[in-house]
Amino acid sequence: MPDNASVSHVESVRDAALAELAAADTAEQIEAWRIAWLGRRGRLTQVLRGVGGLSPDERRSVGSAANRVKSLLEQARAERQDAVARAKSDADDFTDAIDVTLPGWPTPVGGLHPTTQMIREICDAFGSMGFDVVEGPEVEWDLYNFEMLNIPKGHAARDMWATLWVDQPDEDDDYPMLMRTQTSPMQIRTMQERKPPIRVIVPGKCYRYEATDATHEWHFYQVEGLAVDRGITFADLKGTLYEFARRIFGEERQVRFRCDYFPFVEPGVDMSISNFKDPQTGKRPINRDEDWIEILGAGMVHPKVLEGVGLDPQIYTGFAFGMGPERISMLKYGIEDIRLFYSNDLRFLNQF
Ligand code: FA5
Repeated sequence: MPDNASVSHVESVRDAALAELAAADTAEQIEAWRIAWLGRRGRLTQVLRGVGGLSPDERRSVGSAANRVKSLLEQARAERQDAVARAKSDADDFTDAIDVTLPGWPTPVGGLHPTTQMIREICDAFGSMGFDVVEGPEVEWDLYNFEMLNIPKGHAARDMWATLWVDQPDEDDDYPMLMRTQTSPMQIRTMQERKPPIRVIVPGKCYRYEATDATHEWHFYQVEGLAVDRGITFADLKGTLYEFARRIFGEERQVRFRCDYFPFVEPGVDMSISNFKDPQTGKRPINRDEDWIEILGAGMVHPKVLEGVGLDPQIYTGFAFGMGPERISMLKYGIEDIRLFYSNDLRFLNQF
């Protein structure tokens, strides 16, 4: 029996063919492999052709072995073809996805909101005058927002702050919850937690149940200030606020104090910044027919408020103020409508 007509020869043909197929990496190489092993003059085809000349026993064993190897090689070829095609398509996707000749996409870089920038500027100004920054809750108890600020239930001054209630206030509910209408409740929380000398500022969000207009939002920020110690006078309040206005607006802008009423201070004032027409251009910083724009309320902490937190008003005095950072930005940058701040219009926001 010629050697190439044995079962072991068929097996060695199979092993050699499979090894060569594994090394074929392209469709062309696989086709060349098919011709070399399974084509008309292919090596396995030669073996199958030789089967006819064998003895009946050998024909059966070698013939069936060669046919098994033929179907095995055909299946192996199909699988290899699939694998090579898949690898090529993945590689094509990858090269299609990355066109290295295109310019890159600019990564959009966010910026700080104008209110955040102003709050930071205000905090820096007071920080350099020795004030600490503290923060408190936006959902507040009536106790802190009104009661301990000398505004008991039924007090007419409650109408100064149109309130968004979280709980419906009723007879049995001693201290209902609300969205704080001002940052002043933090005066109480701070005096309960710290002992004089106290010097803090409190930036934070406030809410009011109000119709909006060019200078009023229903949600806005305030920065509260509180200083309590022995011997603090109204002159300290004025000096601190003048210095603050000078740092934010520069020397040339004028500041006006007027008497005002807030139940938790005595005396109380409000402070406005000049909005005069420029004699040369005829323009105002904010295009409103007003010479002064109010930015804050302030005053000397009321003795009743000090007593409420256990401080003796014969020993300690203090001043407090609450300002609107949006109004300050409006005056500084000539923004005419406060509603621009929270309408999320990038044409406005990108200018800061
Ligand atoms: C108060 O809220 C007092 N808590 C301020 C205060 C603190 C007085 C400490 C005395 C001592 P008023 O409601 O005036 O006061 O608000 C203070 C500032 O917040 C205003 O001057 C204004 O700058 C800003 N503000 C008030 N209401 C609005 C509003 N609806 N939209 C935008 N800013 C506002």
